[in-house]
Amino acid sequence: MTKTLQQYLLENLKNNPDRYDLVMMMADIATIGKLISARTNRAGLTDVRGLADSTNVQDETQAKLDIYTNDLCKEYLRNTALFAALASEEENNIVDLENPNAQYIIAFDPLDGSSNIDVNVGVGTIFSVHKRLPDVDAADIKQFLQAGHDQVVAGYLLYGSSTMLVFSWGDGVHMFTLDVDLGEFILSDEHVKIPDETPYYSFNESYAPYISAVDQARLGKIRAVTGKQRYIGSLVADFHRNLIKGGIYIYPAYDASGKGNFKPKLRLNYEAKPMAWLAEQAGGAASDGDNAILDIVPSELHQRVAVIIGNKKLVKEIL
Ligand code: FDP
Repeated sequence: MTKTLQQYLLENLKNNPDRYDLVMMMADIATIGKLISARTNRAGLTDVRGLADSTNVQDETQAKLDIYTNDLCKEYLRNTALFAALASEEENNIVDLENPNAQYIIAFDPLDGSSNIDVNVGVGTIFSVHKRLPDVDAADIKQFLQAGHDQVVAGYLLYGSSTMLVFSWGDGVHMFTLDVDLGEFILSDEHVKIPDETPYYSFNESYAPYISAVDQARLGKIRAVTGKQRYIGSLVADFHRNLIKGGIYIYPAYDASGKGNFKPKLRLNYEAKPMAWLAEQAGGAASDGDNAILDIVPSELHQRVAVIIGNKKLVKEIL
């Protein structure tokens, strides 16, 4: 029988009264998803495609929709009063939301894969929620230097052929699909597990010559075990595909200059940590090549990290 997100959350609340804040926050995140989905679906009709005249803290050119979605998330999350502070891939610094009684902090990537917007390929919003550390200022960087294991909720919204909300609050991974006619997210799947079979790998093959010898060896093994490459170039879409179809995603450190100064691209707080949480909750694994992603204690807000994520057996095997 059809179950809406609202029914799912209220049912959950009945069985876990201590989840009140988390239930409210999931309802708010779902609303953010509906707002962004409405805008991305109309990207070709409104003047929101293309690049803005700005760069973010990582020196990456921002798309107009990066700015729109970041502002929307910021204002909406401020108004929910559930979050003391936020960190965003598109913000230089932590934003104090001036909610002194709030118990949580949130890190997010408002529009992951935004370079794909102009060509109508799936993009996403990724979020990671931690408990606010007591006795530390809301906007103190320590709030955002917590290891992934300490997340209380993490997930993503995928704006693809349909809009999906995928999240975990520590009891498995649950998926909801937006019914645009009803304006409601409907439960599609509970306790999703990454398949045992791994037919696919996701890697930007154009970087193959520029990764370390160790990663070349890992890649060779991945290619041999999986066989088929599928790379969308949008982390949320690639991860989601592997979660459903079975596979592994790898984004190693690389150096296109050939000088061996290998650097990773994906962000620990906004991308790797939440995806690693989902992977583990779905029976998978995530590593930076040396450590489980969830064990890494960030040392910087916008820290980047190499990522190997997906089927647990294969991740273990190639390490
Ligand atoms: P984007 O730059 O379009 O925002 O980390 C961001 C990300 O996209 C991921 O979503 C995507 O998987 C990756 O970068 C793609 O990077 P490459 O183009 O280097 O493969």
